[in-house]
Amino acid sequence: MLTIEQIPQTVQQVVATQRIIDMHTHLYAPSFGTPVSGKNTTTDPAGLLLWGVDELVTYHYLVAEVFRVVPATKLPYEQFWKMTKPQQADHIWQHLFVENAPISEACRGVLTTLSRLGLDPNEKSLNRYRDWFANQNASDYIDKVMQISGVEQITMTNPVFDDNERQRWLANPAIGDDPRFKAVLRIDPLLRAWPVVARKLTDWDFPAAAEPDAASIENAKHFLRHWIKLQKAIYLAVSLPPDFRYPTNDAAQTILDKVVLPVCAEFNLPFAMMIGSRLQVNPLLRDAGDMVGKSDIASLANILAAHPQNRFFVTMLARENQHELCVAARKFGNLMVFGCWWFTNNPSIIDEITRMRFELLGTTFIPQHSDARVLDQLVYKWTHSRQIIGNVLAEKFVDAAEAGLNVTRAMIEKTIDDLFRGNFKRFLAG
Ligand code: RAT
Ligand code: ZN
Repeated sequence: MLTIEQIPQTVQQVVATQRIIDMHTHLYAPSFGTPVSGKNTTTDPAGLLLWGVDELVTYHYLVAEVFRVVPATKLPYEQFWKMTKPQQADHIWQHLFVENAPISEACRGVLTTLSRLGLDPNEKSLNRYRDWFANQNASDYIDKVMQISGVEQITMTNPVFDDNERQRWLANPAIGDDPRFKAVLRIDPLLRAWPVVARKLTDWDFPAAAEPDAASIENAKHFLRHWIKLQKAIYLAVSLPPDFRYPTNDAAQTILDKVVLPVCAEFNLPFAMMIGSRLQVNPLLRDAGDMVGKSDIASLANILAAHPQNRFFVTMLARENQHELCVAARKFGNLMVFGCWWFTNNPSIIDEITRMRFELLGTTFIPQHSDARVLDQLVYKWTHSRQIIGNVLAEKFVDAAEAGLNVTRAMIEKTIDDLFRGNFKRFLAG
């Protein structure tokens, strides 16, 4: 049994070395290719595994931030997008890191990453870092980043309607075989743009009509089965807008009820819903142009109640939805709440959400995923999240000890393993 004084240090020690399954990233195995500068991406689509300092510094979270310092009235969006990636990175470094204090969470992330890789993050130019990264080999570097961040398994996001990625799977299904990476079949257009998808499915020999009739439903199910097998997907996923409602009696509901959820049940796979992203409120910012909005949890509850045979991973983007989401998880055992997504992946909000989840759900949730788009980001996303989750958990163990609980190291170890790995593995297994 630990004394109250020993608890915080024990929790921090265990959290610091805990192995992690990262359940949602946008990272890829090296078999998906890496971008090569100077190549014509119209004729030769860019590789998908992003890593290195130029990618780190041009992360879309930082693109949004640099346009606050150098607004589009001074540097038009088109001009920024015409620059090469290293030129964009130099521009961002100069304005966000050299001329201003880099204290936003996305800026701090770059500092933490460089420091933990053994580099001094105070350079005035990016050239030293570029030299260092040029000496790394992609596959060995993945091992190194996984080792530093303590991540033992990376979950990819594999959008089946993205032509670049789709072609790679079709050309060589073995690209999914790297044991460090697992695939997730991402299907947004299926629920967000059915008529367009129906035309694509028809082109790909799964005939479907603009109004989903019985034949379209069967063919769409075949399409999903085909891709689940090809990718060896471990779950299916979608991101939905704040105004998503259920029931609605539209094509999206038909596809959800009659295609997606039955196929998930057939393969015993959970369905992940990430709700609250209002896409492209400023399309000139490209990937950085999406916004958050409040979503409707009554609709989520309707889905959970209507489909007790399915399991759902759910995360929401609006801070205002977090409490209601926790309460929904108390009502429905087929809901696993996960992660502090995107605009909620900031220390103050992670702290608040994690505290709320422990208080309402005990240890039955998945506190975080990285959402890393650039391999190196695993280092900072997990360094920062481990710290906050560890602090909150230490407080909760101290509170329980003060209420009379005999807290042991084994109890702390089991709890932390559940949070960072076990809850995910068990929910996947069903
Ligand atoms: O966090 C992000 O990078 C977002 O742009 C999205 O990719 C989001 O995480 C998603 O998966 O839709
Ligand atoms: Zn994501």
